[in-house]
Amino acid sequence: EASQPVTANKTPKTYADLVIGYSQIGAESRWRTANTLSIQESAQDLGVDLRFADAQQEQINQINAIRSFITQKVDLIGVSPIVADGWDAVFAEAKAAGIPIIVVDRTANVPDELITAFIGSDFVLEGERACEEMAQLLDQKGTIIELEGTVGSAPARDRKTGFHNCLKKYPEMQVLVSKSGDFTRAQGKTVLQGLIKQYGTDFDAIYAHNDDMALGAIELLKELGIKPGVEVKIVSIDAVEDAFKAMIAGDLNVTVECNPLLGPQFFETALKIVNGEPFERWVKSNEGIFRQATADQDLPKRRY
Ligand code: GZL
Repeated sequence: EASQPVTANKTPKTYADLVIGYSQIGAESRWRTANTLSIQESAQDLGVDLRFADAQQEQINQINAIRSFITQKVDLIGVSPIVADGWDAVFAEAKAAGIPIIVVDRTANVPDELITAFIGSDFVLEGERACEEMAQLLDQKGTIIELEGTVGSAPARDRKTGFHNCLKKYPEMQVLVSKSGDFTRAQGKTVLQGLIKQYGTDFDAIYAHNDDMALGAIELLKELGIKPGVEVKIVSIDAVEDAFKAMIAGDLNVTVECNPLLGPQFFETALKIVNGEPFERWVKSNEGIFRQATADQDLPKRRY
């Protein structure tokens, strides 16, 4: 547990006293929109004054939003960094202004002292889980096309690392080619189209770093008369609602959960930090794995 310097006999703030700046990446996927909802609904439920900025997928917009929060003298800043690099200067400005930063969902490559806490998943573990599921589906033998997330983002970097680390155990499974579809459905489809033009359709499986790209790939395979989930096995990550529908239809084989509902943990940690109380530096999401066999009974229980 870590804690901030205790503020001498100040009455602790309540949620209703909190003014929080939050820099969100954009709305590139169903995961992201569920994540945004969780942050906004939690703020509403708790009575927090949330200043929310949508960066429309541009890092510079996130940097400018953080600078604006510093000017507004908010109590704490939350940010989901679209890419891992390029944050040192602006995070140092927040620190110099005495405003703690909680990184949410994606991590940033900065010195530890610039980030007070991280709320989010273990993406390397998600990649390892995807690989183990793929090994089951392919009976440890076959060729795979990898659709990567946003270039330079922590989830794309770590989901690739986890998957490829695990692949070392399965010498007869190999990734033919990896290419970024930027976490979107549209680009998942377009990128796969280009790869099929280049390499043909003689591959056994697709590993997509998120469900949205997998759903774009499924659309294309169907247009080409190839049975997704049968002739080409597909494993993706997030476990959004449409992934369960695709598994029920037999188009997707497995989705590894990545929990976007981080609002409650974010604000709980923020209040502890502002009040100088002990808090966890990494609040790790608990996540499962969802397969075709149980998709129809799982779907009604899903919250995003
Ligand atoms: C993962 C998150 C990723 C999701 C994508 O925590 O950053 O970004 O997997 C989203 O769906 O676009």
